[in-house]
Amino acid sequence: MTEQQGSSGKRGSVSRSLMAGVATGLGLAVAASAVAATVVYAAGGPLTVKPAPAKAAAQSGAPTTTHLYLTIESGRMLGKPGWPQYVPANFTVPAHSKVIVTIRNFDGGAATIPAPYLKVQGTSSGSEQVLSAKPGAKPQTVTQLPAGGASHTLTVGQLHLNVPVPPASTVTFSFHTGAPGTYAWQCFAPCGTGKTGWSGPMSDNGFMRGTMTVA
Ligand SMILES: [Cu+2]
Repeated sequence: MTEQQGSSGKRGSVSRSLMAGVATGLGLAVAASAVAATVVYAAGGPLTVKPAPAKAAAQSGAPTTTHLYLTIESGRMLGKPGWPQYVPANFTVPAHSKVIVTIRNFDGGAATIPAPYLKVQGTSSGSEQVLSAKPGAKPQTVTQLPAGGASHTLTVGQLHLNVPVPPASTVTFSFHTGAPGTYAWQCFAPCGTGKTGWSGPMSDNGFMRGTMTVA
């Protein structure tokens, strides 16, 4: 996953400082992935995660699992204060598959989130794993974040999937995809611009909202 950070020197330096703490949590997730997936990362474009070749899955007899990596970058990191962004914001995952999602949040700010969105919903285990970027932090499995404890959410309303993300942390969870389709996702933390925080990146596609394509 480090190669994803290589495109930006600024981003890379921040990620390296987080990597030490992040490694433990990711190790668990990667170990759970029976078959490696291919991540195609086009600069500036949508991310496509392809499942491992069917042959490999058949040989090992293990179910196909795909790993999707997302980052949340603060507006300041991107040179656009007030405009945090999911990178990528538009992505594709395979249908009828288990998808492990890792969200690395480089935004250290918290937002006041409507209570229902503090609850983890729709993940395989009903929980998420949180690893704080603080030195020495250990991964924790949680089903809910405390008030004021979230910075962003990844919410796919149509799939009843809601994952709150604490400030400066890595969140890992898995979910099962169904039939192919196009699903809008949105962050429900008022992390944007304007008096209410619901403008700017919250209303413009490609920042705190986007499309998950199941194909
Ligand atoms: Cu947000």
